[in-house]
Amino acid sequence: MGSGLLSLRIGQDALTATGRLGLALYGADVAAADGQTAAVRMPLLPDGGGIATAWLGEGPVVSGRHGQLHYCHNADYLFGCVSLREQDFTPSADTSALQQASELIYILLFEVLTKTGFPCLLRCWNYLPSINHDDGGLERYRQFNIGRQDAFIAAGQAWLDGAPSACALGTAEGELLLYFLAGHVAPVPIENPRQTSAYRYPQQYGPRSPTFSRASVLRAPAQTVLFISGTAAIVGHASMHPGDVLAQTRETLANIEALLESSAEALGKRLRLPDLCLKVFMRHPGDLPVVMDVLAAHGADPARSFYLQADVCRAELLVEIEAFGF
Ligand code: 3EB
Repeated sequence: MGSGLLSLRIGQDALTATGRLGLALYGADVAAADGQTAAVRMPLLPDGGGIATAWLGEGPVVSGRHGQLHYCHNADYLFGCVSLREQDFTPSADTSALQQASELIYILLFEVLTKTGFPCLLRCWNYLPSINHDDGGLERYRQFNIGRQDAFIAAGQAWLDGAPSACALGTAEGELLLYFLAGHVAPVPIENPRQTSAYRYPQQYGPRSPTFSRASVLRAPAQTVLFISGTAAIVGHASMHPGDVLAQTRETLANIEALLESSAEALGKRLRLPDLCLKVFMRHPGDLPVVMDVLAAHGADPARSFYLQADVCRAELLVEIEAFGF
């Protein structure tokens, strides 16, 4: 165990590549042909359409289902995907439908990790509609954080040091969606010296902290993989440069540079921005030229990057970037 290669394929051949563990489609109108495909409904910039990303492994795969969660694994890695309709939950005096759905989605995830014997969560991708909307006195991202943290605690999972790398982005509409990767080898969690760890954010950002690490390094015998979580213009725990997308993009890249530095030891090499696959989210599509200019100036590889319109989890943040390095 732990010897198969994990890789990411972006673009048309993601749809036909062999050894596929899971597929995520991004675009305003994408639809999932089966339960094992995550359809993330966010406009692709600049021209619309959609883009496919596939996580690939080696060797025979086994797929299965646990309630609404679909999964597929080879000997080394498991990909899981689940979406839930908030309308199927009944809010109570102290829990919103979204909080309940968020808790259940992570309960299902941890049950699958136990059932399949892949105990180590590597990376989580969270998508929720209207993430900044305040319904019933608490912003929806903060409701999500309560449900997610409750599920981590109930499962006896680390939600401080050792929490997985993650992102959480807002879609215009649709279901609560989670897809994730798990394995047999615990990744090395990486924090950013420029930022307060998200699991130690003070209460002003919500009653419960988010449960993610700034990055994580997977050290398998055959390869190392760097997962950089969704990264924004946060320094300490404060959002920087409100209203200034240029400065926010530069600050975000400074945070990514800091993560490349702090991950170098675990990774055994110092990756640079041009080495990374980037997924870039911006709140306003009109900011695309500015964001692309900053990325080009820093040497980001356009062949391995794509841009989406999405809401970022604090209303004042205009841009967020996540990355993978191999
Ligand atoms: C931040 O740094 C920006 O809730 O899983 C980034 C990555 C963010 C992951 C999550 C949120 C999450 O706080 C937001």
